[in-house]
Amino acid sequence: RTNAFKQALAQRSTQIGLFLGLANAYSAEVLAGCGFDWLLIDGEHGPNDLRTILAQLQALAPYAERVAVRTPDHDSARIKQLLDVGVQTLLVPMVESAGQAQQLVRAMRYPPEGIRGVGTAMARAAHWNGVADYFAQANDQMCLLVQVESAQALTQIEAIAAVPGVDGIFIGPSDLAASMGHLGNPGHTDVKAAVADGLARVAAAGKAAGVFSADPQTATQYQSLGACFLLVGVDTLLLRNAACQLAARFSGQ
Ligand code: 3PY
Repeated sequence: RTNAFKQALAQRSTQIGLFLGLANAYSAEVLAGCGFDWLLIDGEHGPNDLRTILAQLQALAPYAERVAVRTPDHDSARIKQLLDVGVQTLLVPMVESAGQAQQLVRAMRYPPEGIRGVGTAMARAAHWNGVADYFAQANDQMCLLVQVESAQALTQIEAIAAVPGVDGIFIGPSDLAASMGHLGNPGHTDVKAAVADGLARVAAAGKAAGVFSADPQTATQYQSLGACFLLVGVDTLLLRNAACQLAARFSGQ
């Protein structure tokens, strides 16, 4: 089916999203309907595997939120499995060069444009996408978002953005901070300046710019600097913080 998230990014319509790191279909469904535009199932840092991702896709299918999956790596076999269970939008971490981005584009597309294998066990993708001619339409509906998250990768933004098939570039402040010598401090002035510069350059290069910040003020700042797809929170942190705050209100009584 038409990839509404890809369309929204092409129009630079702001998409506010939430990380799903709990790796659980029930909690994913609990968070559907909150008002986020998109939900990102985190296969990089969340304890997810293909089956937990599939279960979350199934749980979220009836809801309006657009769903994306972050891969743990660039492996084309893993990407093939994700696409075969119906994923249309991938966020891929640690992309350092145009060459890596090109390989990812190819991993997401059937020949002749790419190298995606044709699975007979991909009934779910066809069903999920609700079309009889899935093979004919699949390539055009793939949405690739690559993460630029090192000082070295930042120098490659224009080259990465120029790769056909890259829909957006997402700056990862935490890893960028680490690569700049500020591990654990994505709010460092130098890191924020590098993120701002990156976002502006992605936008100037004609691609959708994305970023993460769990601090609403910083996220709003990044939005005003040109980020159009944002992750503004993480389910694990929301749960933990709310629970800790509640407990603290009653502690010592
Ligand atoms: C980063 O900030 O480095 C990310 O990858 C977002 O979680």
